[in-house]
This record gives sequence, C-alpha cells and structure tokens, in this order.
Amino acid sequence: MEKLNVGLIGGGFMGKAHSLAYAAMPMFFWPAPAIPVRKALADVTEERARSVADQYGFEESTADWHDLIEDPDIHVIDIATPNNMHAEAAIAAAEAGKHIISEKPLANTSEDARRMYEAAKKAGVVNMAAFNYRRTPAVALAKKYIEEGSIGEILNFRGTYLQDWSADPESPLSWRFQKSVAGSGALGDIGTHVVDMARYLVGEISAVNSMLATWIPERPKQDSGVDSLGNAKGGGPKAPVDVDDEIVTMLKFENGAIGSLEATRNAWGRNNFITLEIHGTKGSIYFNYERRDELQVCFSDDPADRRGFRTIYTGPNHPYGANMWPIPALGIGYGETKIIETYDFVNAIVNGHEADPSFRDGYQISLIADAIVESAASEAWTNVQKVDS
Ligand code: NAI
Ligand code: SOE
Repeated sequence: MEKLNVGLIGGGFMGKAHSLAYAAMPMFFWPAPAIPVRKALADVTEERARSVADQYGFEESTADWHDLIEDPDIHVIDIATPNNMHAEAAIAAAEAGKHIISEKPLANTSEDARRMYEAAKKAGVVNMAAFNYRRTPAVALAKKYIEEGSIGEILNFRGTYLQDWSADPESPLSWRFQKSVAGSGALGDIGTHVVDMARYLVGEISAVNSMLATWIPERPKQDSGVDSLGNAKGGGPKAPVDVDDEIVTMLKFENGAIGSLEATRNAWGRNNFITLEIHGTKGSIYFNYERRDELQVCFSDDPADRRGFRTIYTGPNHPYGANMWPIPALGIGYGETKIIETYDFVNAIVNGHEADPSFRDGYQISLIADAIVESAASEAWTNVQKVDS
C-alpha cells in the first residue's frame, strides 16, 4: 500500500489532532487510500520538537521547519502553527512540490491567502484548508438533505460560534489576541468556521453588514508561544489586545437566501456552541456542535398533527458513518472530524483530484472576512470580492 510521509509544522493543539488523525485514519477507512507516515515534526526549539515528536509518534524532529520542505522524502506538509506562519510555509512547500494541508484561517490577510492559493495552483499540488467542522457527519447529513431538496429552497441561515474560554479578563494575552500573529480575533479564529459551513450548505456569500467589538482591551501577557486557551491565569503585566472579541453580521447569499452569523469568545456558559439553523420552503434543519451526534429536522409535508423537529442520531447509515462506529449515537468526537478530514485529503492526493475546502475556499473566506471588517468600519452593507473576479 502506498505510503505518504508527512512533515508537520507546529506541535500544539492542532499538531496533536492531526497526528491522531494520521495514526487513526487507516483504522477507520480500510483499505486506506494511502498510509500516512508521521515522518518529521518541526517546532520552535530542538527540545520541544523532540519531545512533541516522541509524544505524537514522529520519527524525526527539527527546530527549523525548512528542513521538512527540503527533505525529498516528505510528500505532505501539514501547517499547524499560529496563523502568521501559514503563508510562508505553504508557499515554500508548494514551490518544493509538496501537497499541503494548512490550518484555518488560511492566512493573516487575504493578500497572503491569495499568494498561498496561487502558489499551490501554479505548483499543481493538492491543497486543503482545515475547516474540519463540515466533516461532522450531522453537518454532512444536513448537506445531503439540502442537496436532495428535502427542505426546499433555502430562505434563511442562522449561524453562531460561541465560546467562553477567554471571557475572563485575567485569561492571558496569547497569540490569539495579537493581530500580528492571529490576523484577527473571533472573526478569523471561529467565525470563519461558520462561514465555511454557510458556503458549504447554502452557497456563496455576496454581501455583509457587520459589527465588531473588543470587550477586553488588555490582558496579562503570556510567556510561552503555545496558546493555553485561557487556562493560565496571568496576574503579570498587561498589554493591549488589538483584535476583535466578537462579530455580528448579516449575510446575503448569491442565491437570494439571507442570514446572520455571530461569533464570540466572551459568551459565558457556551463552550464550542456552533449552531446552524436553516429554514427552507419545505422544512428546517438545526445543528448544535455541543450535541454533534444529532441533526434536528422538520419537514413541511409531515402530517400537521405531528409536524415538528425530530432528532436523527447519526450512525452507519449517514455520511462517513459506515467507516465510523457501528451503532448511531456511540459518539462522534472532535477527533473523528479530523480523521475524516485526513481521509478526504489523502484520497484527493492519491486519486489526483482537488481537495475540498481548498486554498481557493480559504482565500474566498478571507475575502468575506475582509468585507466584514470593512462593513463594520463603514457601518454599511459591503459587497464581497470574489476570487478570480
Ligand atoms: P498552539 O499554540 O497550541 O500550537 C502552535 C504550535 O506551533 C506550538 O507548538 C508552537 O511552538 C508552534 N510554532 C510556532 N511557531 C513555529 C515555527 N516558526 N516553527 C515551528 N513551530 C512553530 O496553536 P493551535 O491551537 O494548535 O493552533 C494552530 C493553528 O491551528 C492555528 O492556525 C489555529 O487557528 C488553528 N486551529 C484550528 C482548529 C480547528 O478546529 N480546525 C482548532 C485550533 C486551532
Ligand atoms: C479557539 O477559539 C479554538 O481553538 C479555535 O482556534 C478553533 O478553530 C476552534 O475550532 C476551537 O476553538
């Protein structure tokens, strides 16, 4: 069976999730399109790289990510660093002819996202932007119902991504609160996941009318480069936050649907509260990631005395389900979304087709994020620029 050697850059939270997926993918998807080999891992120091490589099962380690790009034995570069590193690493990987998966948001700026998209296109390498939540089987089931026409023509999309890990003013000023490293705040960090699912389920977004807010203007500095996601309490000197904590936007879709999106990391009591509610002419769909085995659906042609939301528990009869666990509701986790993502990425490489979502999608999402920022600044509806237009 073909083997694909992976070079992973960044051994933090996402480094762990991707490593788990490389190891587990063939256990779920067998025969696997190819076996990913955890070949080499790069992080900021030799000690950290070696320690994380041992923990995540990589053969080699380095403190210089260029070593992975220059290694002719590496077929895939996986970018799991903070956002400001994605563009440089992805463009170097494309120029070296490696297939690339990059974490989201694709880049700090739409200009960098464009350069990544063009470099990958020119090199003809398979490229994927790691918006993994669309791989939750219940979200893929929603897509199936929509494509089959089960809820008719889509009228409205309501998306939220609400968290509270940074609602405490004493939670640290990690890289996620620094514009030079993160590009933006809740917008790029979590709002873009919902934008990805809105495009996946409903269609292209054509215009936005938005508000941005920063609720906590300064936070205690965090020493380490690895984000402790609010778990470390600072107490030390504070420094300014220069990104948004919350975004709220109205959406217009090209197909005439309308909608809204809210993203905040200051919503006490909400953890990974990604919700999608979609109303169509013949029914409605509701999904909440905190109950990710379930899809709620309501069909207008149900008899009037029993019409209402019913709950479908995803399992073997649903998208990706035959490869997951044998009984519905055994439990789909965050790890499974990354395992499925890895399968789709490896499949695209082996079968020579485009990955989905690609860098092109990541770039389009960056342009939507730009329109959200511009709209908030101008307090007006703003049209979204389109890739290749
Ligand atoms: P993290 O802070 O946990 O880990 C980042 C890692 O990159 C650390 O080990 C750090 O030392 C390393 N690093 C930094 N600069 C480096 C360099 N020059 N060379 C090599 N390694 C370097 O960050 P986390 O949460 O893993 O985020 C990484 C990326 O994944 C971000 O783009 C983030 O937006 C994205 N992300 C995506 C998620 C998803 O659900 N798809 C979930 C969490 C993060
Ligand atoms: C923090 O908000 C975070 O880790 C994001 O960076 C991820 O993209 C999200 O999926 C989980 O929360």
